[in-house]
Amino acid sequence: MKKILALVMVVAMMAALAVTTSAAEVPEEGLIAHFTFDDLDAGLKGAGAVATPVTIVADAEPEIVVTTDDAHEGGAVDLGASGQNFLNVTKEDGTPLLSGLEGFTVSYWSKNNAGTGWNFFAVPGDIADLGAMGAQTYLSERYIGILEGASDVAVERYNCTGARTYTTGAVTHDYADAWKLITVSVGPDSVELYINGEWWGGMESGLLDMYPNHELASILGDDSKLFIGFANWESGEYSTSLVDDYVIYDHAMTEAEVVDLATAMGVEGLSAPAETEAPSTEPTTEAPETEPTTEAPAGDGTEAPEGGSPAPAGTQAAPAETNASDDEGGCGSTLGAAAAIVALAGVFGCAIVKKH
Ligand SMILES: [Ca+2]
Repeated sequence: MKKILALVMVVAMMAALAVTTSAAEVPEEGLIAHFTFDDLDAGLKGAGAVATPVTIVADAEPEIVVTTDDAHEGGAVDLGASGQNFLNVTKEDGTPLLSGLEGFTVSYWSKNNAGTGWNFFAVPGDIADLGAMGAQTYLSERYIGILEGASDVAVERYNCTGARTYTTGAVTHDYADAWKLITVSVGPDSVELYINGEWWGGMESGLLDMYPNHELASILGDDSKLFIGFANWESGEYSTSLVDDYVIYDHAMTEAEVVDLATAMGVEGLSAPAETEAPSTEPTTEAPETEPTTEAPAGDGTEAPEGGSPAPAGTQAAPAETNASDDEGGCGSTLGAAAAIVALAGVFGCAIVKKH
């Protein structure tokens, strides 16, 4: 009997070991944060960064929920169940992770079936006093954020002075309530969104021509904060998402690098992107387009790129009202349909420039 019990324990230990050692082995060059979210200790630190549970609710102890019931791998952070708690990401010594960078890439698995998912939010200011840090003000927004709805995602790079500036708009996808890999490459002059390793929207270049005050340093300053599951809109907006295996790199990845990363993160069936022309060593003489694109390509963002996996039956076409939890101009609050992209492109000068 003892032997059987011991064997059971060994098997259990091996199973536990298998879970804790199965984290994705991602490329290490430039990796500055890696959170497996497998547990509340080791799962919240990695690659020189830590994700510290915090809350702005007075007299409340921060409590982040990690679940193994529904994770991409091992355990995942359940931001919906975490309520008004979120993660504050810094270097291990507590200093800002993103300040001083000219670009970065963030990639994570997420699953969202409703509501608002602020799964990345970089902002200047002091977390010790979010009031002084300044709640975001409509048309004076200043942050870089990724906002997920059930079946859409928007990347916003704002340093607004009277008008909305750069956003991808709400780019729709077919992964409502399904795990998907979000990857956003932010360069000095670009913002590119990938889902499951495939390019989904953004601008390859020319962003600073449209919005000259949008260098990362101008937006984030030298004391930036990075939150997972929180944005300082109004009294605070949070996330309803499950999030897993979160990595950040210190540079804007190319498409080929994103494909490699996505493969390492567990996306199957990707092939290297078609060879593009070698980068020119001469400066581009062609003037970049300075006018915001006002025509949203028909179906842009609404059709899955080639090879995109369909969502499970019955989960497509999530109702647009699931995105309408925002109020009074929280970024992305009015987004949620392709029609909204068209409207925003015309009204606010948003642009989605596809490169394919
Ligand atoms: Ca995990």
